[in-house]
Amino acid sequence: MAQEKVIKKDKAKKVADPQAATIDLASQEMIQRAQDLGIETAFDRAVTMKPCNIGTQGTCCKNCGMGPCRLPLPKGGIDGEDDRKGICGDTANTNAARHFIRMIAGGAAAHSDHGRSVAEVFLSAARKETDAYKIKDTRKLIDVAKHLGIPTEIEVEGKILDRDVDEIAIEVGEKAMNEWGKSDGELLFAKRAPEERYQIWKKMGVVPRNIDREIVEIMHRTHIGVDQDYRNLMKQGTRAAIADGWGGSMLATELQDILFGTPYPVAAEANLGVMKEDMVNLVIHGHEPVLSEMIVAVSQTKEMDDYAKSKGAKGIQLSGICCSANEILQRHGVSLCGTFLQQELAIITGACDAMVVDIQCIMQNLANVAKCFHTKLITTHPIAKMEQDNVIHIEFDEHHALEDAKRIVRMAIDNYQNRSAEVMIPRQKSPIVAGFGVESIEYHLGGVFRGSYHTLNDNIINGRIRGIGGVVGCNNARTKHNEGHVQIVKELIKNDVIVLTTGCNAIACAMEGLLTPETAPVFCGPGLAEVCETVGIPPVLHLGSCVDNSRILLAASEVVKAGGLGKDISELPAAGSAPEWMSEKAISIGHYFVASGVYTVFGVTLPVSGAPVFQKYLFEEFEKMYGGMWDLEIDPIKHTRKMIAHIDKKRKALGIDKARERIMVDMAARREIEAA
Ligand code: BF8
Repeated sequence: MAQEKVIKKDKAKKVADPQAATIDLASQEMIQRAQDLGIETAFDRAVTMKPCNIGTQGTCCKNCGMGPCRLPLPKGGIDGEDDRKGICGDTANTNAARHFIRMIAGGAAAHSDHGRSVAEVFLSAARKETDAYKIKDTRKLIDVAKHLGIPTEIEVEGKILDRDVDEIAIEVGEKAMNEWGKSDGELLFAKRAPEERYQIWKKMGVVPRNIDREIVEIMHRTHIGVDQDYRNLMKQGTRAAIADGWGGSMLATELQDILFGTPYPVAAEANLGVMKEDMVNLVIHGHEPVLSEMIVAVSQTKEMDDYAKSKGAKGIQLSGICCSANEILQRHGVSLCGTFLQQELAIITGACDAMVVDIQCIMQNLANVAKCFHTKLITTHPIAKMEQDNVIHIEFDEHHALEDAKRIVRMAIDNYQNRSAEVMIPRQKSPIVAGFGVESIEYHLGGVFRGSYHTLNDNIINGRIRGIGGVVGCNNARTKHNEGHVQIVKELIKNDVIVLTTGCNAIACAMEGLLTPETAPVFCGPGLAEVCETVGIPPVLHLGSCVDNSRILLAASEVVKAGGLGKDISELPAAGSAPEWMSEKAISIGHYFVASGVYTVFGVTLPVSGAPVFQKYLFEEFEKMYGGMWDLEIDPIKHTRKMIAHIDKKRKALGIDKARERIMVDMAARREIEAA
């Protein structure tokens, strides 16, 4: 009997050690709770499922029925000529490059299809086909119209008059839609990059033609027997990545801002502790703000509040997971429930009355976890359904947006009384300030009267701010949740590097309490602390969701424009990082950072190590062509040191590496900077 017990115990499934799985106490508590209840989470699956060693190296081609052709690096490395070949004869370089650019295609497609959906809703709002959405930011509309080559003024009887806003909006919608599939010309926003950058793209032949075409062409080139030169494959990967960053993602951000409002700093809270036991908890998860905007609007109505109270709750508590969270945070101050890896944990609290999801980063296991509780799991997008039978599909349609949102909110309220399991909401939550962007950085660092990037540039030049770090990206269950994110960001700000953050890195920083101005004197070096305290901003600026990485590109372009720091993004003392990436979107983002001239370091892993020549091409040769290049560093401290070393290299090249006397720059000096 005793022996039988021992055998059973031995056979028990391995589970994650909560303390080893995450640095976040709230998540540790929920992982433990899940294990106590016998519910499996991604943290446990990461312990039991070993990653494929060959796939990790990026050298497994399964693009045809003769494969998968697996080309792992020999144990002792390559000695002499690398004669590894697949059945068609593809080299390890071709094999890895095909895989890498298919990842770019996947990421660019996800961002850009999101952008397309927004453009469709935008056009329908501009044409007044729906009452639910209205143009909110006409200033930005005019600005974007100019970048799309749309006239914003009109001459009437010799007088220049402003053009009708509704007319401009329709044209912006139509022109934007055209960016996905036009038959000639080039991506219009490519010219928003500094002139030098645009000329590099021109010279390299990578200015995108239209967004869809670049993605489709990747699928064609990586088909059996087409492109067999890793350099030529990467040329197309570069074109598609630019089409994402400066196209699909940028259009998504800009149109969302016009439609839903350009974000300005807002206060909120972050982590699972934002859920409330005595309120209806509706968790919004996914990426497109088209639906979540409506849910926010509906749940704030008196009608819904009264309805919630009629069911015994004190009201409705909205919170968000992943980038939908970032979208509704930056525009409405809705609190963050958690990162990608906390989605299952939100349900495990037993207090999640409904989780509504749209697209991207939604784990299918949510349905299995929801089954163990009363939680209604609602899918809403025609392209993202789940096979499990407890999932409810309410297809969202912008023409019935308010009714759909009402149905979802009511469903959450009705479910409040069905809570069965004991509710256990972790206490942890942190105050945050989010909602920064190109405009608000200008305003906060430039002041009310001379809103500009000059002050930021001055502070970079005088060394108070050593440089800029763009730290972004996912969580990855293969590495300790949030550890890399937090360590890298803390190390950067300690060294006076201001951090621009998006996506799940932003949520991780939020949970750690790094998104408040009060952080500055505690964690920053003296220079950055002084700047943050003077202007009242956090040292880590939350710029939004992953499509909002386009804000980082535009902010970098504004810094170049403001003068004194070179003529191109590649000259800036700046570096990019994705400490815990996992999605194809992150690869596309990483590559458009690189193609825009940014040194970009990824953590965890990069699927190129099986093809050393191809890896060298990305890590070294790219710098010669584009000024930006890839790198991989798993150790967070070494990762940060590499970023800072690059920043210092750029400071030296600009001649601003010597400590300068800290003087306020007067107008004459400013003119000099501008002329430089
Ligand atoms: O688009 S950071 S885990 S949520 S992919 Fe997903 Fe990665 Fe989070 Fe935002 Ni971006």
